[in-house]
Amino acid sequence: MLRKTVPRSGPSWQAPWLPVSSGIFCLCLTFFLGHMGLLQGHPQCLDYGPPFQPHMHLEFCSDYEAFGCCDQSKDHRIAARYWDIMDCFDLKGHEVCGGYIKDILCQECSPYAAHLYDAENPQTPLRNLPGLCSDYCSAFHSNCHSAISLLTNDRRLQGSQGKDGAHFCHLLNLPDKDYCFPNVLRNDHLNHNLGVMAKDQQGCLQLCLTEVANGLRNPVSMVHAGDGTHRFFVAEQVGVVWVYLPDGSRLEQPFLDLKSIVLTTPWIGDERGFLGLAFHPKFRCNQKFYIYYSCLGKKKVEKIRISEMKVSQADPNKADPKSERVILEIDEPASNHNGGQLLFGLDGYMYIFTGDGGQGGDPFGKFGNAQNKSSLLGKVLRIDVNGAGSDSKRYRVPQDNPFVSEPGAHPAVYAFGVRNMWRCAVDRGDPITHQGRGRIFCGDVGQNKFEEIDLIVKGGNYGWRAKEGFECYDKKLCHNASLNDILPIYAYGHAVGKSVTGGFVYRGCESPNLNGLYIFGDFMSGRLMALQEDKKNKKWKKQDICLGSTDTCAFPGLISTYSKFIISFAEDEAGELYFLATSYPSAYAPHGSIYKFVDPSRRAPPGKCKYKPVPVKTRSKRIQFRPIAKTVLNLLKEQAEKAANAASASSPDRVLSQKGSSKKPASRTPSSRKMLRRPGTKKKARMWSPGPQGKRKKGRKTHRGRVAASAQRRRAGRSLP
Ligand SMILES: [Ca+2]
Ligand SMILES: [Ca+2]
Repeated sequence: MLRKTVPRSGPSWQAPWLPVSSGIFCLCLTFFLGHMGLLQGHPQCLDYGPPFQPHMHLEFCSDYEAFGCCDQSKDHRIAARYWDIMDCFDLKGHEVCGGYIKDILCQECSPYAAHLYDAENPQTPLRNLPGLCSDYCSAFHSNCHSAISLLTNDRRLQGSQGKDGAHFCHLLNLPDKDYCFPNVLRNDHLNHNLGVMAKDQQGCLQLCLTEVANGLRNPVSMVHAGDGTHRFFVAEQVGVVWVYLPDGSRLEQPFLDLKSIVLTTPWIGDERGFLGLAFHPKFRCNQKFYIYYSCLGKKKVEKIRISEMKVSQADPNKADPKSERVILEIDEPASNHNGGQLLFGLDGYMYIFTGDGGQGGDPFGKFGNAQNKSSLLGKVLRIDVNGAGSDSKRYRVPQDNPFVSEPGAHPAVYAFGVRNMWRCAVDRGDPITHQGRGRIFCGDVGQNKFEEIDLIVKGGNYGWRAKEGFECYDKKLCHNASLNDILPIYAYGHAVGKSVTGGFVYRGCESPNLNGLYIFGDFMSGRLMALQEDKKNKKWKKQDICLGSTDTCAFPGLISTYSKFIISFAEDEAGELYFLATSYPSAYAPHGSIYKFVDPSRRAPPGKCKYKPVPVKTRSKRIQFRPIAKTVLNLLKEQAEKAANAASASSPDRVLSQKGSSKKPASRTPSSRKMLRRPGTKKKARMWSPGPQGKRKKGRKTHRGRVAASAQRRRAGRSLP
């Protein structure tokens, strides 16, 4: 009849948040956090993940159906346990004690479950009953003390069964009265905004990150192949593309290495290099992908080249180096503003985002390149890569391109008036309503004053160089009645940032609060921002995104710091959102990392976001991921250890007890490797990998001379892109 009460362990509780089933692990975390007094104000489940909205109706613990820590199967288990216990009661017992027993058992479903079962003091046994407020506890004890031995196998609690309630209730007391049951339900502060994204006092959205990759040289793009393998392909500006597997490891051999053709330099802010990568929408069938890079043509003319390539028949994780088919080349009149985005729209056509050519103020020709529809610079181009044109072109122009019949206009132009769109993305649409599906969002980098986010429409004139953001840049062109331009959905001034990096609309599964938020950033200031559409007036409202609260991000594997220079955003095959950043933005510097966004306020219900990657044969060695960023929990642990050491140093009397309390859990903490697993990882840990540095050594050597020389030549960094 007596069952083991296991509120904090057991494989059935195994959430992705805690890949290792470990009561000790929990104990240690609780100790460190409890020690720091940081557990408060932080909804958290017993598996240390954020609470969630159950996928299905909870029949038993229905108080926690809207938001909490139980899914339907957990609810069923609790109900079964309840009925087992109630078997021991007669009718009157049912009447008097049924409610108490249900309440107590259901606390595992509370969004504050981690606090209710708190084990702050490692000297005492783990709580296996929730913290009860004294009035409630006394009432329970006086009416139903015979139930105690049925609810717990804790000897001390069982021992207090027959005694007066004071001892029992003392054992179940929580230091913070707001958090005991049932006060925790009544506290407005704890219950309003439950499950809603946390904000700081300035209204800044509180998100956290996991580190996914590091050691990359200016990672400019991360894309997936849409083939069900859930691999992601990360391109470095120098021209090397790496394959990452769903277990977090990286293949030692690159997917593609075009270092010898790609034109770039180590100058900070050099905008030339390997800039874009996109897989064919039918990649699964045709193995084709597309690349966008800077190179030198005849007579050393700088140009951008867009090519098609195929994957090697011998190895699905390698490009066939002989397969390159050049689709388009455009001469670049200056080294900056080279665009670089490639993507496929829902229409199956390839969209190419070029820059205005460079220098400042779009000086080329009568009125610049961007407003000149005969030039391919400063444009969004749309082409059909699935056929050759009639005029020896390596692509076909879709018949419904907007300017096909306009004399003098290049037929590939889809939209114009673009300065240097840096990162564009297609919205997958709301997972249920599909609202927003197919929209293309871009960040267009500004000249002197404004950075903007645009929604790309067919035939649209995005204003440059007549306008920068909402304001006139070239007054004469700006006041031309035929300008008919499309304004940005959002623009910000240079006090906020000086080079926008376009992002993605979040449509993933793991962080449901983020659905519909367009998340982007600024390369120069390192700011992360989000836009949300007001569906009534179609206006976009900006919210800042903040990281860095150790309180909010105190979950296993989460970090709250990142490298400042935000180069690009990315979406994995499942729709989760990432960004690519570096601490030193030189194309040769191996200081780039990839981070994944995590909402600490609410996760998806367990089991909802599972997917099974299509297995892919690998020939190359797998290099395990080794994180370099410190997790929030590790930082807290260090602080706690410091505080404990300081305390033992200052108080000789306490040395013994401190030793007992601080060292014991520390020595029992699982290796930091285990702790550092990111929440999204289903099974295998992401472990140490030298990152691409290992391969890089050789390349760096050969480049060293060039690097030093060019660095000297051009110390002055330019603001990029
Ligand atoms: Ca250029
Ligand atoms: Ca514009």
